[in-house]
Amino acid sequence: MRLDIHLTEADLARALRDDARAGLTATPKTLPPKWFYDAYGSELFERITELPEYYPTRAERAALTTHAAEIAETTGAKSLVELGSGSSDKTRLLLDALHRHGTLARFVPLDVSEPALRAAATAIDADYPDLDVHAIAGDFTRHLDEIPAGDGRLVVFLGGTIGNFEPAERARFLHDLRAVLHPGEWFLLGTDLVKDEATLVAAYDDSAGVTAEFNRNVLRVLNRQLGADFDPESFAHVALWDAKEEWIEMRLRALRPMRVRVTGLDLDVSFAEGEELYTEISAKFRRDGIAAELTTAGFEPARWWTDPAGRFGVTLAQAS
Ligand code: SAH
Ligand code: AVI
Repeated sequence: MRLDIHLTEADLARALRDDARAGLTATPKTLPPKWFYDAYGSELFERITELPEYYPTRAERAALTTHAAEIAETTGAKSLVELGSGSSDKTRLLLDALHRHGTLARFVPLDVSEPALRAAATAIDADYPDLDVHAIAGDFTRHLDEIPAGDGRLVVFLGGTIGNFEPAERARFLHDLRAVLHPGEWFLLGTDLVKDEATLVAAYDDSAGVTAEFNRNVLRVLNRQLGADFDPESFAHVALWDAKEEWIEMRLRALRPMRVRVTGLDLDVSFAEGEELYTEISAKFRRDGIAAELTTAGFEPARWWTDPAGRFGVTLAQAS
């Protein structure tokens, strides 16, 4: 197994400092969601995927279980590249199908969370002895150029993580991904779909409080990495459905007035009681919108599947 590290501790520290300074001095205050995923944050995300309210992972798994063989036959992929791979758990359905199909030689997981990446890549390397596992610790908004060259690649972006981009970032990401692919190569995209508000809000505000813990984890990351003194328990977890934008918004609401010292930035940040720090959007999609965005970016949507209940969509597109 090979592990390329394109994000050293120093790179991560610099990027976190830049994002935290920009976000904590903005109005409203914001932090990008990629900072949720230290080792504990990745573990919390895995716990989220098992919650009764969090249907996306189960729904996407159902769609992939039914259609993995067709994906393998249609693409005949030699390399499977996974962006934001996390535990790569559902990905095993695709690895198995491509392996059975007889074309697959290489697996390239890419994730910003090195602990999660290392654990997943090591396990897959052990379980698929004839697969060349080439893991990349990197940022999918910066390191797509580091994906090993070749043809016959299938890039997968699962879990609905594309919904965590703002629309303009999403367009840029799709454009950048298209630019590193050759015509004829494949892209498999998982997207959570618009549905009733109660189901959506429950998925992001579970009764066991795991999503609240995940949301507050970004404050713990700032405390540890930037010497900040946030009191995470003094922030309430907020999950709202924005019906106009068709996205879930996660925020952290200050329960009292606070002054937070961020030593690593030499910055004091004040929160009024009730003030909200915006931590994540999770956009929900419709079939036509996804197809249009892919087409604009230079992909040709070829197949569309959902789970039986129509909660989560999977699009197979080809670089045109
Ligand atoms: N694909 C998995 C995990 C989804 S969780 C699934 O479907 O269950 C989102 C994953 O994206 C996490 O593993 C997180 O570490 C990773 N991630 C978030 N922002 C990233 C970025 N900018 N670059 C690379 N990986 C990122
Ligand atoms: C990774 N991503 C698709 C998750 C989502 O559903 O937007 C992250 C998450 N946030 C809260 N719960 C899960």
